[in-house]
Amino acid sequence: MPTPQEVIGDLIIGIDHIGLAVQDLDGAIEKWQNLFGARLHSREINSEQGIEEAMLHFSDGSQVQLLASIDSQSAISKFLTKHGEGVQQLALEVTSIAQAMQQLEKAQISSVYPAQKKGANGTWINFIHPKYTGGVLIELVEYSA
Ligand code: CMX
Repeated sequence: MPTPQEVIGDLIIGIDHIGLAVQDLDGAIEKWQNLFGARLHSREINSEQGIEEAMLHFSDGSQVQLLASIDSQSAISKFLTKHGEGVQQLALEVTSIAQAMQQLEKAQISSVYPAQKKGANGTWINFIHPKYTGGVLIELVEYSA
């Protein structure tokens, strides 16, 4: 079976962000600002995901996303209970989520959601389960025009 990289390699633009599960969003934002000089770019609630998230930027444009749960049934709540705080996802920007899902499906890799969902800053997102990727949850991100 081809690796996921071969399957959607033609659609990948690069790493969009790394997502960290945190207990206290305000405290985590302060920590990333004070320790590393990251700049708060945006902060929003995603009710569908049951989270509040903040995107922080570095001067080269790289991004760290802080993810806090606002719903005990959310993926972030489950992650925090099982793993504690830490890296929850690696997000890759793609040119087309719909096409990525099709190409993954052909390689018997089903996306976590049957259809793309709304992500931060007007993006569309879907996920590849860590069982396909060596234990890393991959988020696919498409910026809407
Ligand atoms: N990174 C690495 N491994 C993970 C993981 C993660 N984020 N989440 C779960 N796992 C592991 C578990 O530890 C477990 O491993 P073992 O079998 O070795 O114990 C295995 O995956 C369990 O799989 P599961 O039963 O499907 O696990 P969950 O119920 O925890 O669900 C997942 C996992 C990926 C389906 C769920 O987290 C999900 O739906 N994620 C997509 C949505 C999401 O992450 N939303 C938050 C971010 C939103 C945003 O970025 O905007």
